[in-house]
Order: sequence, then structure tokens, then C-alpha cells
Amino acid sequence: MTLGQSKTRVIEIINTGTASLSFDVESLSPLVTANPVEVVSLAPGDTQVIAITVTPMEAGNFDGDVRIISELRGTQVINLGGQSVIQNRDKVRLDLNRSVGIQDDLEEHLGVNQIVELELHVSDLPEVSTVAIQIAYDPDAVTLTTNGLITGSFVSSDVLVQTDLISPGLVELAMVPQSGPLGNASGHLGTVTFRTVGGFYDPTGVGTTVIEAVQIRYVDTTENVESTIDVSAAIQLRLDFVCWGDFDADGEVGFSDFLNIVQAFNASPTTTGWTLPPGSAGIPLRRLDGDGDNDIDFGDFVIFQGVFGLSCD
Ligand SMILES: [Ca+2]
Ligand SMILES: [Ca+2]
Ligand SMILES: [Ca+2]
Repeated sequence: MTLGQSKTRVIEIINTGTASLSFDVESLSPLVTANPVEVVSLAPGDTQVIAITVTPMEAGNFDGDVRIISELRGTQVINLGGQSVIQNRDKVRLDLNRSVGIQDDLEEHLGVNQIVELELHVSDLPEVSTVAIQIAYDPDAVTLTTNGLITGSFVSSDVLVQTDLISPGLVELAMVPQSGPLGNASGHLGTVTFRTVGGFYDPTGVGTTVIEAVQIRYVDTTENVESTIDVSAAIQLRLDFVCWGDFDADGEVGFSDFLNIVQAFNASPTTTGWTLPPGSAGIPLRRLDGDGDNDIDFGDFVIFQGVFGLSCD
């Protein structure tokens, strides 16, 4: 995982006994936190979800055990460990800034139903044919858009672009040249487009989700050898109702944005313009569905009202 970010994994504890179960969850490392730290009277047959979050403080290997202590079952230890790497020292780098090259723009503030265009850059590759990059994301928070991968300047030949959904939240994006090598050394491999969806919404207005390149696979043309390398390059999307409410993207939530939401009021997925054809002017009506419940109504207006007059920066 990447230094400077946290990762949360969820474990489930099921009471398979016949008596109710109480226990404490204790972290032995300052890098690891558990939530909740105490469970009182879990009924037989019931399940308790525990979120365990790891936040490495320095690059390198880390470990941090979590103990589950109950009177009935004694102490059980969950071993956690992994490796933390400094971001962007890998074969794959990400950038949200659409200017040519890597500007290391790794965070965006936005709301539900907004588009994120993510540049995939590769570095220090040999001359390669097929290149495939695996990207992990939370499928409740973001979705890969249709035709969401276009090639960049690294690619010097006609390619077939393939997207292969390996599992929910893990997609492999591949570029397969039709003849000759794909490219070599470093450059902009391509741009992939995600859209935030309903699960990214949080009524508190606070939330984040991460999109992370986790693996690159390529074929070295001179030796005809395939390499698979784990990488860690991530961008973070931060829920921000102000930036959501700036529909015309002029930096502030103003009167023209107000007119947009008034005109879109009562729109739903069956309304024309909900999904605009690619390349058409304007914004999809869906963009104004701020709580991600597939309509534009009072709930969205309340979010809008709360940010009127503010600036997205
Ligand atoms: Ca860029
Ligand atoms: Ca605006
Ligand atoms: Ca809505």
C-alpha cells in the first residue's frame, strides 16, 4: 500500500455459540485502529462487523497485530502485515491533471455523478507489446464508464483496447498492439474515465474513495518475456458538496448553477438528457443528482441550497 494513505478491511465475527458473547478488540500497534473496540452481548447466531484500518507511518514493512479478547473464548490474535511504498516510485503513475505529462495531481473534490479522468503513465519500461494494468476501486463508489479507456502518446501503433472486469472493484485495462511493439520507455499510456455513483454519497458531506493501480503486466518484445509487477499508485476522491454544486465549473456555486437545478427538477433516468451521448455539449441531467438516488428532487435541492454562494477550490 501507499505511504500517506490508510486502508480499511472489514472482518466479521459470528457468534456460533449458544450464549451471548462480549469481547474487546485491541490493537497492539499505533498504525492500526479497530472500530468498534468493544462489543457487548453479541447474541448467538449474530454477526458483528469490525473495521480494521492500517495507516503506515513510514515506507517499508509494517506489522501490527489485533487481539480479540473475550471471557468465553480467550484471546485470539489477527496478524496484520504488509509493505508500505512511497507513492509514485513505481512503473505506473497516476495523474488527474489533464495537461500533458505528470503533474502529480492526486486528489479531486467532487460529488456523486461526476466524471474523473485518470491519466495512466508508465515509466522505465523496455520495448513492450501488450501492456495491462489492474485497477482496484470501490464499486459502490465509482464505476468505469463505457468506452472508459483511450490511448495516450506512449502508444505508437494501432491497438486493441480491452477492459476485463476480474471481480467487482478490480478491472484490468489492456492495450494489445495489432502489429509491432506498443511503445517503450516512459509516457502517457492512456486515460481512463470513472464516474462516481450513489455509494460515494454520504449525508454528512464527508467521505473519500481511492482508485489504485495495483499491477502492471507487459510483454518485453526483445526477450518475449511477460512480466507482472505489483505497483501502488493511487488517487483519492473526496466528497465535496460545494464542488458538486458548481455545475457549470466556473469555480463557484452561483445563479447559473441554480438555474440548472431548477430546470432539471423532477428529472429521472427516463428523462431525455439523463445520459448525454459522448461528445455532446452540456452536462448530463444525472450530474445534478447529488445524493445518487436516481432522481433530481428536493433532497438534491437541499444539498445545493447548503452550498449556494460558496467556492469550489
Ligand atoms: Ca497530466
Ligand atoms: Ca458555477
Ligand atoms: Ca437525487
